[in-house]
Amino acid sequence: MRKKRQALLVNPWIYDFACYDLFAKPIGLLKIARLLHNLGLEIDFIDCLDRLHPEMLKFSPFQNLSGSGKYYYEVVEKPSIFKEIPRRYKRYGMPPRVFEDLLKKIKKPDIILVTSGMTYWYRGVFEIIEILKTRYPDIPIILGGIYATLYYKHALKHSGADFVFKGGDFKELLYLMGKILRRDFSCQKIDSYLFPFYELYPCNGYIALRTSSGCPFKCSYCGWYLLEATVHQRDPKEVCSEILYFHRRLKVKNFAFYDDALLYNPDKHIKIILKEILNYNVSLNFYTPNGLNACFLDEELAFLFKKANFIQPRLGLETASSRRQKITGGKVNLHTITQAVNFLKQAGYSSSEIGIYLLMGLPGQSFAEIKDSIYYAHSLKVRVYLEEYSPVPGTPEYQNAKLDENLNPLWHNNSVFPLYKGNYHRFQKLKDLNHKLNERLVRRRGGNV
Ligand code: B12
Ligand code: SF4
Repeated sequence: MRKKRQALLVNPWIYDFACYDLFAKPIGLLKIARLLHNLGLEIDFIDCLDRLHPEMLKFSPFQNLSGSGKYYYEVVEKPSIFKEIPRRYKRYGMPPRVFEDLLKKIKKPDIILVTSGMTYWYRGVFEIIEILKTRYPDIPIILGGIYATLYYKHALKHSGADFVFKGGDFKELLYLMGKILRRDFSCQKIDSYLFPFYELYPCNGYIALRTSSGCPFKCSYCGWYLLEATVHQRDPKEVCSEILYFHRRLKVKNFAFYDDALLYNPDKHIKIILKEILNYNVSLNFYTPNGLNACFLDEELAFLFKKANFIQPRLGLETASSRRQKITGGKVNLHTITQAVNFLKQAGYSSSEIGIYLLMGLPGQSFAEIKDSIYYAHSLKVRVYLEEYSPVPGTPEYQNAKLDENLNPLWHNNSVFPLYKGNYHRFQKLKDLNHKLNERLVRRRGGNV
């Protein structure tokens, strides 16, 4: 019998100033794991960001087992370009020694696949590749994921991977793998949608899922269309089966939707998914860490959210300036956001349960505009999440920012980008203001205003 081919799949650790596991799972890599498993390969999988891995629980034993939570971290020396920044730089996730110990326990792979997240997390990716190359010098490594796609040339030049894979075309990936492993995968049928292979985790606190790819909008600061050019919504029944499958198989109650466009085409998509789920006698929690699009939220949908147990729904406003709303893509306006908040309140959500995302630090955005946006969002009596702008290469806003062509992607980090222009303290003041207004909201009758 032919020996089964062994594939090792790795999600690297992260270097950042701040990082929190807000339902972050490497869905792309987990889909690839399922694909390769279906094709008969043996899979080894190491997620260096798995907070619930038995080896990680030894470091931080008091983990919140149910959902999002804090990563274990170690403070490291800052890269020299960040010397002036008054914050600690950390490596989040598995310490390298634990990763190397795990490698000792697995069979030698025939092929290695490494994923990558944000462009400014590339340092962790490079370190993982270096460790793997030292241990398995003759084994080909393919690097893919968001950084590899958005910053392809950088990854090609600096990552140390043997192959850098741009995008998410699995047929192309199988063609490449076929060449490397000297096997013909070309006749293989790829399932229209592969459930991410969450069974590979020793313990699952939550499941992150996508019900669609692409986005019907094209906001000037967002790189979504560079990653997924066409909009496709999955069959609602299939999404429902995925949720029920993981609930029954892995006993998971918490589900996080990754889609920004989750509410697009609501009558034919999200409403059907939720009505279908409500037909089953299951008690689940749903989370939307990405901002939802207010223009698709109507009264019926708000009630369905409440009934299906959507926890703390968050809406994307980004700015209260009507002018900037228009020039950045027109996905939302003040009327739609106010209406959406009202629908959620009528459905039974309290003020502090509803969240609005704002963006600060967009090129050309004045401090006065951000301040007005903070006051406007708080006037709706909701919790406001003030996010720092992170420049995404290839987007119109990246061009507007007039960044040096060879800017080190470490500067894309939303925690430091405002500093790039030397405005750290002014941004900090706005964050403090927002924090104070959020505290005030919670103090008022426990948020039930
Ligand atoms: C879910 C999500 C989040 C979640 C979870 C993030 C996380 N850490 O995982 C939350 C809400 C927390 C979040 C927050 C932020 N996010 Co976000 N987020 C996303 C989103 C919507 C989906 C990512 C994802 O999992 N996709 C699903 C899978 C299917 O795609 P994938 O992993 O890329 O995999 C595909 C391919 O790449 C390939 N592939 C993947 N791995 C591998 C490996 C190999 C070997 C191969 C061959 C192929 C391959 O296969 C897949 C096939 O489709 C993306 C947009 C997008 N469309 O991807 C933005 C995105 C990644 N986020 C972005 C940004 C800017 C942010 C924030 C900074 C926003 C802010 N200003 O606060 C914060 C940062 C928070 C943090 N520090 O993590 C940017 C990244 C920009 C950058 N410079 O890299 C993106 C691209 C969106 C955008 N605005 O343009 N985000
Ligand atoms: S609606 Fe959201 S996902 Fe779509 S382009 Fe705008 S910011 Fe990106």
